[in-house]
Amino acid sequence: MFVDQVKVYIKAGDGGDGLVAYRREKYVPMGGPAGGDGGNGGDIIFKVDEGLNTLMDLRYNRHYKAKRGENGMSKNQHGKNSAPLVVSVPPGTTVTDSASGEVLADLTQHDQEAVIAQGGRGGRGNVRFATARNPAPEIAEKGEPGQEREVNVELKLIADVGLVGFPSVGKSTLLSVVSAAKPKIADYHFTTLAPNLGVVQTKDQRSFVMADLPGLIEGAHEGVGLGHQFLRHVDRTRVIVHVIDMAGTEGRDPYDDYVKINHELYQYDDSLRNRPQVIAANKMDMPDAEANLDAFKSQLEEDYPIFPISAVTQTGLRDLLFAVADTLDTIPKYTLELEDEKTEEKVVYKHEKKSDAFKITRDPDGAYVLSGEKIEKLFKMTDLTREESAQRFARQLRGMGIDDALRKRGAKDGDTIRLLEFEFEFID
Ligand SMILES: Nc1nc2c(ncn2[C@@H]2O[C@H](COP(=O)(O)OP(=O)(O)OP(=O)(O)O)[C@@H](O)[C@H]2O)c(=O)[nH]1
Ligand SMILES: [Mg+2]
Repeated sequence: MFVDQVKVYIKAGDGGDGLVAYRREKYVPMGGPAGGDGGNGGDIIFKVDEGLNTLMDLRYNRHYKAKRGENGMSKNQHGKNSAPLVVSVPPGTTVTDSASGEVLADLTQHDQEAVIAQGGRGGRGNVRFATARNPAPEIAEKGEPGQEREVNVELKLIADVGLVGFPSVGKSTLLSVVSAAKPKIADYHFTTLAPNLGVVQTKDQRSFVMADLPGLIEGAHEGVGLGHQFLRHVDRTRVIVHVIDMAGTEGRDPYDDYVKINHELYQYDDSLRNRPQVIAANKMDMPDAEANLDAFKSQLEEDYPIFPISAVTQTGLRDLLFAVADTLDTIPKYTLELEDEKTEEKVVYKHEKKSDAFKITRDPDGAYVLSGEKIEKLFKMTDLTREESAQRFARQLRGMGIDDALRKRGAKDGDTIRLLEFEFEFID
């Protein structure tokens, strides 16, 4: 089965905790601070492996967690950073944050990589908090939590050539006779439910990847039929091979078919007008095909090359494939559509928008509730069991303007303040 869309949960490693420790030396009863920093947690990296062509591996493993950093150690030794967790994906993979819809990466070339979730920074050990006034502080940070998110991983086929046409015109049959692919073939509509890929080799040893796409019908661009979700694959093919049932075996007019399919393509994406097209006039082994082809040629306005073929009797294929390979030789490897996308490099990785540092709400019992990414992170990195750490945390809250904001909201001495699972009293 061809897999092209998977949702996975990823969690980068948390940073290791910083340590509170002191030097112990002969004749020095209480030495200076010696607690090292925690190591950084592992990132989660998506990396292109051009040997892959499906997202099958991700389907079987929906959870990815990178290791946390090592805790800081005594004698001011840093904990080890954790290695990133590398997830291999095929070229043509895009990664989107499920919650925000933001595109995190668009990976197209071999070995290209992008950090999809950032590991947490290691917490600082007490060495780093020493000052002239406080030479032996009892403060260490806990590790920063690693980023976690759910992402949509989507594979757009990077096929050089896409076979496009009405159902049952012989797209799968054609792919099956020009490549080693074994798509299902039958005389009912929508036999092909997912794209099939095949590597085609021409008689003069050129090769390209051909995709057999599900049949399109009128209204496909608005979601009618099955073709719609695969129209986007057409977007990334460099050449369109438009397959037409020239025998009109189902009673439709071949030229009419041609016009309707192109209309669907251009409604979906107008720039497809500029995509090179080669017409494969199929089923030429049938009685009326010759006459229909003459009529078709006289109506055709565009100067796309036409190749009369029969997929079933395997005639005319050599010239068709030569023409496709010749056309491919004239266009760069990655599609035009890709080139005029926003970036020169194909990786997009934006850091999240800065959210508000904190928010104050009220619980039904009257307590003030603090929330927000920054304040919660600060909280998680604070070891509240240590008096000095707790005092530092209180100073940080003040520095962020939280005390003032609480006062403005009406908080009085002794009121309850809640932050995640923690409660404390407001002291004015
Ligand atoms: N006579 C004749 N029949 C053909 C030819 N090519 C395909 N067919 C027949 O047409 C029918 C449909 O072929 P498929 O290859 O499954 O068509 P498709 O375009 O992939 O159809 P969907 O996957 O449903 O969109 C089958 O019964 C084929 O045997 C041909 O060149 N000549
Ligand atoms: Mg098919």
